[in-house]
Amino acid sequence: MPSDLERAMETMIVVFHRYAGREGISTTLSRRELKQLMETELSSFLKSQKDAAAVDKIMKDLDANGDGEVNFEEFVSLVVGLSIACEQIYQIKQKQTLGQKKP
Ligand SMILES: [Ca+2]
Repeated sequence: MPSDLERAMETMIVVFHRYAGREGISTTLSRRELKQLMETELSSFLKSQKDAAAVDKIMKDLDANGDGEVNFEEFVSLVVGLSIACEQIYQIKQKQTLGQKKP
């Protein structure tokens, strides 16, 4: 039985390849594949990606090696960045909850 964290890692790999295999190079996400992935898998996190300029900006930020595609390593940096932002919100919420519990 894989642990929660192992399952999370496997899910990242599976989701990446579900979109990366749609067109062109099967080991990377094209701009369109990245857009499809974000619209489907990150719809509640990234509402602003609906506008094309936002997708271009995210694509440019992620494309560390400048080949116009997003590989798994570059994709992981998006997931990590979003996870860090979410964890910060989680911490704020926790502090608020603890604050409310004080007499
Ligand atoms: Ca790249």
